[in-house]
Amino acid sequence: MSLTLSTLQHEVLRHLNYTLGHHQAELDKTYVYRALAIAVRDRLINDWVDTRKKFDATEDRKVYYLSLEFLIGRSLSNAVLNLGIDDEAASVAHEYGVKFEELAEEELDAGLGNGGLGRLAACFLDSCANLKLPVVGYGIRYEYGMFHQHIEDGRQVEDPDHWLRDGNPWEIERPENSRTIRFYGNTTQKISATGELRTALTDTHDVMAIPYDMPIPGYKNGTVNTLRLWKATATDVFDLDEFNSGSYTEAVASKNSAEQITMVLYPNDASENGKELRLKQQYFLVSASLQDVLEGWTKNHGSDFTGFAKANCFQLNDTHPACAVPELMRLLMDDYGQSWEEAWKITSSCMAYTNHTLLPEALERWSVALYGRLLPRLLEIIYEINRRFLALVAERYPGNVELQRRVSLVEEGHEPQLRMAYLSIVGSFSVNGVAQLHTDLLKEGLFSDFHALWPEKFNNKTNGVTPRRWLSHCNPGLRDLLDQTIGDEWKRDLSHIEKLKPHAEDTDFLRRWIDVKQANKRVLSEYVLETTGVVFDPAFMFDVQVKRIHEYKRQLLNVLHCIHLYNRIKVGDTAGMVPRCVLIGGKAAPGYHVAKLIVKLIGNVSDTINKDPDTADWLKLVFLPNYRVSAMEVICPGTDLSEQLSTAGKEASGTGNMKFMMNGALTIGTLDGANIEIRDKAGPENFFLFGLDASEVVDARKAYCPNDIIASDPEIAHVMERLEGGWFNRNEPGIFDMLTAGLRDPYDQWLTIADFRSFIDAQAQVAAEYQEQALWSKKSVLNVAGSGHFSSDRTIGQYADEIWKTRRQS
Ligand code: 26Q
Repeated sequence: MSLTLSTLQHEVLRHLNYTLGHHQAELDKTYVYRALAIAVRDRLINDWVDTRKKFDATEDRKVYYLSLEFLIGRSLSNAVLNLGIDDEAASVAHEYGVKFEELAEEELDAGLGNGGLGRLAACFLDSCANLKLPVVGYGIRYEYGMFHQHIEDGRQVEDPDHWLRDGNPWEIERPENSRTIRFYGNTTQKISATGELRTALTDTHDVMAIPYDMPIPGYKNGTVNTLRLWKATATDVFDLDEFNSGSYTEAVASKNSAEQITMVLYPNDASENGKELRLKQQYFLVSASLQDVLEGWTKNHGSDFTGFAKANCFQLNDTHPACAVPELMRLLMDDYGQSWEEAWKITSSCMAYTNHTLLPEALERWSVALYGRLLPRLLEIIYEINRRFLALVAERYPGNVELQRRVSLVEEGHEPQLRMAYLSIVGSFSVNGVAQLHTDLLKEGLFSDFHALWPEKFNNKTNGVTPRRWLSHCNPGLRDLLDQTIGDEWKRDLSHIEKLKPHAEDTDFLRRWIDVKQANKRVLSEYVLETTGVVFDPAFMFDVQVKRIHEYKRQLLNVLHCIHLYNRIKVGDTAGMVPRCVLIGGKAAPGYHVAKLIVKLIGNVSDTINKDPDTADWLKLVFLPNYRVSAMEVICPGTDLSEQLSTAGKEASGTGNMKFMMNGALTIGTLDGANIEIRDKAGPENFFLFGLDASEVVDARKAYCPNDIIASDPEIAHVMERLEGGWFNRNEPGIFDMLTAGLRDPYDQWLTIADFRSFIDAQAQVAAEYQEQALWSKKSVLNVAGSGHFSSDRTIGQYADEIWKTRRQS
């Protein structure tokens, strides 16, 4: 027995007996998981302390990634993999009579995010640690993460996600670093001791922010970075007035209202827009984090801020933390005595903003009235930023009042609104999109006025995903085959994966490649059976679309295609068809009725298809409930075909598309977001393209007649007849009318019918090529070989070099 093995075993037993007080003879997997997790976490502590010391000492620029979401998922396997103690962990599990994977599955996902934006933040932290960059993540420790989804009568039902119920072995509370956050109150002007006019806030409602640190280990490199998550609690100072008037209990109970701030993650939901609690969350995160950084700075530099912007950088993950711009101004001026000019120079040279959306309706706005009530000093500062900005615009474009109205940070109207994206652009030295097309469209469209003013601010950083979690961990079969074929450097640097290319011609290699995919398909089909009761035959093609449910992502187009296949099967027209298992999964925002109706439609169509004996040899369809990070770890390795169907010009990037590519799926997709770059890297012959491109979409809207398209294409007409004739909702008349009416609407934003014929034809091409196993697997290899560009290490390398100007630590 090796030394490491014996100590790990010993530590697990000690934690089981003494940390957790568990002495039962019979195996309780949850307890063993927790003891193992604590033992593994202990192994990270020394490197964590050392990394922190280096961080404090470095002269290189430090970066703070501010995000309302970090969608971490599980941590145990990731830590074990990055520490390189997989064999030891497996042996310890074996001692307890279980597989390591079974213990790992005991861990609840840390679901502190909605989807792409939150998962991107988690992949970025992993890459920063892999690249030894001095980066800290700042976020919120939500008591309840993303809701759990279950299906009742085909409809989504939300359950709360109390992920902290059994404790969280991956966090360390640091009460000594708590901060006070001040809400509401009044602003007053005072003359300071040195004779300057200073603004002060009085009569505020104060809340305490307590940090919880989570370790972010690099891959076998001794670096352990930090994710610092803030929890809200009441200050210990009780409201004396309330106390004296005999309301002792009420005063103590007010703790409750403070703790509400970090109670729950907001699901991305239009119906939740403008909620005061959401704005409190944003300011709470931003103020606590900025105070944290400023205190660290003044410890070493006193109130000399001359070098601050060169030494610190804040990356804003969308506009959610946009109040960092006025809050840093406030802290520098009101708390540290800087002038407006000094404070503005610092702020606007250390803030950088990443945009994640092309939907104008998704740009964040706040009512001026609400903002001014909750954050009165910040509103004053935003008004002053705007006054100076509009003066600059007037100077550059004299007399252009229309332009001033367009770019103003304040949208005038019945209820004036603050435009947070514009505030972020004005307050930042860098503005980036997340795929090349997205960045180009931002420059030409949403932000064109700002691009004309400051072209140098705009840049692209195409998203990526971490190959440690999204290949090495989730696909051990493929990992081993890669290690044997091209060595294992790809885990540190995915550009090495291109060495696979020549092997795409090697028939022995292709045989092994196919075996790996088949094994992964068996694992996925077991998962589908367990969660839905539906049998997926691994001999069928596995055709998958998993992502948030949204009209622009066009899950409807996928369902329409399934109905088309069903129609063909029913009339015996199966020539050229390939047997398919279609899997659709994703959460709908709780207040997004159309999205929820799409979930219901998928369920109804799948019931009809799966019950019908005629389809048994050709088609299965399931809606997979509660899609989440740990589900994707099983799904992407077993997928043959990745569905990326968004209306061109709407999906900023997509990142699921990259995970599928890395795991050897071929993509059927539009020219949207990162699909364009995926197609370039895979080679156009290894990608199934369909539909209008972004500029054709703009033109098509001008004269869009879905009814004409339906009437002139018998197969499309037949699909619509099935739907409108109530074939899938015999006992629920009319429930899908809203969806069918949307498809026929000349103003349908998503142009689903416009792309339907092209989609059917591309899917027929998919079927034809899937039948040639050698050809398909060659294409699969070439996709993986071309996926090096989509490592988040590449993305983060570009952030570090081109935006942050920071360096790897030795
Ligand atoms: C809005 C209002 C109130 C509460 C929450 C929100 C909210 C929350 C989350 C708004 C948006 C989000 C998340 C957006 C998101 O995930 N965008 C995706 O970001 C990915 C990473 O860049 C891209 O790949 C996707 O294209 C983009 O859709």
